[in-house]
Amino acid sequence: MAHEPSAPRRSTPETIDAGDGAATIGPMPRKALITGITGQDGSYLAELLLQKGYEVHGLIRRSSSFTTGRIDHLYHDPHESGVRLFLHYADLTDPTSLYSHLHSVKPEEVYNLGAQSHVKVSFEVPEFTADSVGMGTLRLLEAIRTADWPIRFYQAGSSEMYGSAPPPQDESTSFQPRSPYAIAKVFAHWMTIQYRDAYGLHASNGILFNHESPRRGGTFVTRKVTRGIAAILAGAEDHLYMGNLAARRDWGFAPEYVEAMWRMLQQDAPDDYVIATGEMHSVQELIDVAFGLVGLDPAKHIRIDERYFRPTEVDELCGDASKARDKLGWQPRVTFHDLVRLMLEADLREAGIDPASVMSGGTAGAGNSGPTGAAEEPTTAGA
Ligand code: NAP
Ligand code: F7E
Repeated sequence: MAHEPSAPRRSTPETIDAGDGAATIGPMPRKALITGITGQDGSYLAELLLQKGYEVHGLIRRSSSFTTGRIDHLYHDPHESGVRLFLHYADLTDPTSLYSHLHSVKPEEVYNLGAQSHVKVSFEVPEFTADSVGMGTLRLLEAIRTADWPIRFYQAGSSEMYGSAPPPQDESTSFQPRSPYAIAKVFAHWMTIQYRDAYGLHASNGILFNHESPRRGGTFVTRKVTRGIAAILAGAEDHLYMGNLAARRDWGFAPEYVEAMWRMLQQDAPDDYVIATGEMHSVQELIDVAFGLVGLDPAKHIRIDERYFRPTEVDELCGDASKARDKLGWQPRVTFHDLVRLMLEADLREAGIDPASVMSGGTAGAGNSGPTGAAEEPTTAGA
């Protein structure tokens, strides 16, 4: 396919799909297929797998505007040698697209990260959420079942599945989901186990607690707060409209969590793992820490808006990741305070503010935060 000279930084199928460099130089690289590659986790996972020498194939949805901002930095002109990132149009609601790309790519590892992943939005689009999250996983598993080569499968499960089950939650805690999103994830979780047990697939569930980064979507609470502060300091906003500040979550750093996904698929036997920090903080604490870092008084800027409350809330999530530590050798390193600081720094920079000029206690050095891809205005987005 032809390269698009007018959009050289955009990694669309037209601009990437032509190369096969790495497959022709030296030993064949391992191939991975990722659904949801344009999302927060998909972008970090693609980065990790490329660093490890994989050939990475991502499935992306057709959209009227570009959605590849988080992976543009991984883009290489297909006319260069050694291209190892390929994108293909597909959709988890379209079984034929999943089947045909699986069979043409023939990956050794499949990571199912694609989802309508916003809990509040799932109350507004329950059927699409169930279709993409629940049925989408089943469609992918069915496609994998027809493959005549070995495939290892990762399912992006969620702590939301625990719902109202009290913390700490681990692999033996029973699911009590509280949203269409969580119920669809429970379906996908059990379907993954079903295909493992019934057909011997190497299929693993990660049960990941909230994980964030400068690439987090702008309507999730951490990013909404850090972007909101940057907007206030830039003079673009005065107030940030929030929902339930009492909810408590276990927040970790996304790049560390995609490493855990990869480790699960390197195990001889498939299994299910909780990935979490084991620390829980309220949304109010998140706000206090973030505003405190720039010396702002949250009481002057935070407003409560009922529209950000969910019809049913998950009050407390805190994971026990002992099994992942013991079997995968996985442990989180970035603390809650580091996470808030590095996200805030990235959003300040994006707003054209030097973090050192407004933050107390030095900067964390957000490192390779990459593009963020967030679009919504924190004060106006309906989530
Ligand atoms: P995200 O940023 O919302 O990304 C979701 C990805 O799924 C995007 O690439 C999106 O494509 C794609 N997608 C949405 N609907 C699709 C469909 N019908 N067909 C194909 N692709 C579709 O989510 P994330 O934070 O990276 O999370 C990755 C996965 O982990 C998700 O399954 C999420 O539910 C799960 N999870 C996340 C967390 C967390 O804290 N981040 C915790 C537990 C589990 P577009 O770019 O085109 O929208
Ligand atoms: O909300 C409360 C809100 O939208 C966290 C997804 O990645 O993690 C994520 O789901 C908490 C909730 O994430 C606002 O009510 C208060 O209690 O950032 P969130 P989430 O719902 O926990 C799980 C593990 C996933 O699997 C999901 O895919 O914060 N909250 N005020 C607010 N939340 C939002 N979004 N906006 C507010 O104004």
